[in-house]
Amino acid sequence: MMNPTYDKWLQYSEEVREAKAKGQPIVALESTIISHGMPYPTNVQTALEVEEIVRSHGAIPATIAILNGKIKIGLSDEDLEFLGNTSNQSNIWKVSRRDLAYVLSQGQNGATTVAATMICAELAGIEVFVTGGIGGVHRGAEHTMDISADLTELAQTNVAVICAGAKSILDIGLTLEYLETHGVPVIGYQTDEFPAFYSRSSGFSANFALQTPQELASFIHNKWTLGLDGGIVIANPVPHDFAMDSQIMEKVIADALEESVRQHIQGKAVTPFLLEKIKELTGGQSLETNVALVKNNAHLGAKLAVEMNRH
Ligand code: PSU
Ligand code: MN
Repeated sequence: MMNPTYDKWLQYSEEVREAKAKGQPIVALESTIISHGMPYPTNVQTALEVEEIVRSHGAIPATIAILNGKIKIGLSDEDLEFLGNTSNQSNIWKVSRRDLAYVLSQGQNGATTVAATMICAELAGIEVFVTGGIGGVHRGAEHTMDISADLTELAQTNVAVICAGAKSILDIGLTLEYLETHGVPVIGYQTDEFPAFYSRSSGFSANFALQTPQELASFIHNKWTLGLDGGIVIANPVPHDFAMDSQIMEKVIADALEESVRQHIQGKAVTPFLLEKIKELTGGQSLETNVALVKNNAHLGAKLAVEMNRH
């Protein structure tokens, strides 16, 4: 059953509506990565391929965005093109928890971050969400207070988030401390280490290592049936063939950060700026890695959604 309370805002695609009616596994996907995280046309191409990967495992993809003041759960190919095409970018808000009510009440368009996608997924009754990387505590946060709303969302919203860890544009140690304070479990999928997005190692441990989608589903089921509300971070390292050298990335990231300070980049512009800068500095290699890790996460997310359906 769809929750009638939210019908005013939620608009399901035909595919997702049917999947809900039949009780099929569904995987939520975010849209900030499309509008503000990757360049056109790689962004749209990747979004389409990720949806296909989810389908190939017997789950249904629900890419989430705000279009004309409605929360769309499941997007058409035209919607994806609209969100990805750079000529529309000035019309597309980057929507986190803070921005959601504004963009809805103004009838505008928005790409949802991890935080906002979690909110919308929970409203739509979707438990599994695949992304690339989560936001976190930025380096220098002791001065800037730049801490992503993704973290406070993970503290309260019941959605499992599959990512490739956190980029070292963030302070990974502080990000993990913040998650610990808020009781958010950080699972390493088939690894003891918390991965650093572009590379498989960060020098920090995950809280727990789990080996199979079955183990993940059982963990999540236990957490939520115990009444332990909040999200779960499932950190799935980038495939070996696409992993970048962490030493080289350290230098690239330091340069990108320096540039962001020089240009006084602030607030929600910080993450998109750094992603673009890193792409430039790596001659596009970071983008290739970004695409590969998102697809890798889609495989795992679909398998997890199928497994969650058995509980
Ligand atoms: N990391 C990426 N690509 C992205 C993002 C993070 O590698 O596109 C996006 C996600 O949508 C994430 C958001 O939720 O950036 C975090 O933004 P902020 O740091 O402003 O909270
Ligand atoms: Mn921020």
